Amino acid sequence: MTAKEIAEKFKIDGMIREVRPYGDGHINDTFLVKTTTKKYVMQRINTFVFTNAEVLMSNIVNVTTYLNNQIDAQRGDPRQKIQIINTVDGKYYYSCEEGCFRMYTYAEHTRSVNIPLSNEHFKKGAICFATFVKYLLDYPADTIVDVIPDFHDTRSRYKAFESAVKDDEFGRLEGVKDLVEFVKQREKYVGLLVDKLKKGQLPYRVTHNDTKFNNLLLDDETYNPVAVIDFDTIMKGTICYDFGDAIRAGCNSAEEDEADLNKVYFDFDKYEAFAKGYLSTLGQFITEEEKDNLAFSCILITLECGIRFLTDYLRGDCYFKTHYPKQNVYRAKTQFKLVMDMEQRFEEMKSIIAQATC
Ligand code: ADP
Ligand code: GN1
Ligand code: MG
Repeated sequence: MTAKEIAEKFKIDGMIREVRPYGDGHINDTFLVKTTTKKYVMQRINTFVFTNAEVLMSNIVNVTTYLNNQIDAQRGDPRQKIQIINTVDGKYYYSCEEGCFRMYTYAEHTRSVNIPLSNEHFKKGAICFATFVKYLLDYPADTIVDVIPDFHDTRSRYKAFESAVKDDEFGRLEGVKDLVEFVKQREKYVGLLVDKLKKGQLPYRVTHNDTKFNNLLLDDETYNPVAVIDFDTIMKGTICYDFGDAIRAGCNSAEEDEADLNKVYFDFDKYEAFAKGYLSTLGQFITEEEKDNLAFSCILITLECGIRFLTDYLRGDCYFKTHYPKQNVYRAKTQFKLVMDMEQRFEEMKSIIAQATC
């Protein structure tokens, strides 16, 4: 079936004029569908990553229905309300030989970028991500199925890394020994957040879990963040995951796979801007323990992401999309450079959080 024929399986308005690849995600294949009257976003769900499309889509339907009611109640920008378009048979996704597809409404006059344009820009992004969590504060977290179990359990990620190193099934270990050593030296970090969650010292909340900057839609003209997207990983977790992941992505001075590490550094001013925006929105709703762990979560989630890229490289690049050989190695290296920068400025990072007004 062609992409156009697949798009016709959904309840869309107008006649399809164009279906073309869109966006820059590492997981799903995204298409922009233009009809004579409207635009839509169609995605082929990555079923290697999300093995149960039924459960994945039920999570998303339930959470977005609740979220969209909150957005209405708070009179948010209507573009925040991303809706799922059912198939003509009334299902949330369409399954065929070519894969498993879903359709969303297209948020008009939006775009996304990988790196925030300024400190102020990132601060606005922080408010958007924090508002997302705020809207979901009363959502029953236990009703959401863990579509990727232990997604941010860094200890599990470390174990998966150790076993990839041990197996070295593609003979790639020799070329990345220094990176493996870098990770091993930081084993002491890996249980620190997850243990606090399991002991009840950090509360579980409904979190997004994939808060990189290009998971925000920006207004086409002003570039103001208007909506949070990419709902696949909404699960119960700690806000430290969202905070840490946003900093990992947004405070990188360069692209995630930048080969020249001299261009890669941790942008401390952006960190400060994000922390202020995030805490101004969510600070009054969170515990002291959560606040105390925000700065560390940036180091941990950046390390975790680097571990995931490196593990994927050792396992033959089957999880993250890659566009050239060793892209996952370059990605891992940028993450580790950021970890080193953050380690050096950890005390300052903590005092920004302590001083931020909620
Ligand atoms: P992935 O899981 O692969 O990262 P995303 O859901 O983040 O996929 O979508 C990839 C890109 O497609 C986004 O960065 C954004 O540019 C665009 N996009 C996704 N959903 C929408 C939408 N509803 N409206 C407009 N653009 C969208
Ligand atoms: C993936 O889907 P995307 O591109 O927004 C990944 C995140 C990583 C990120 C690294 C489901 O995010 O966890 O942090 O790449 N998503 C999934 O860029 O694994
Ligand atoms: Mg995405």
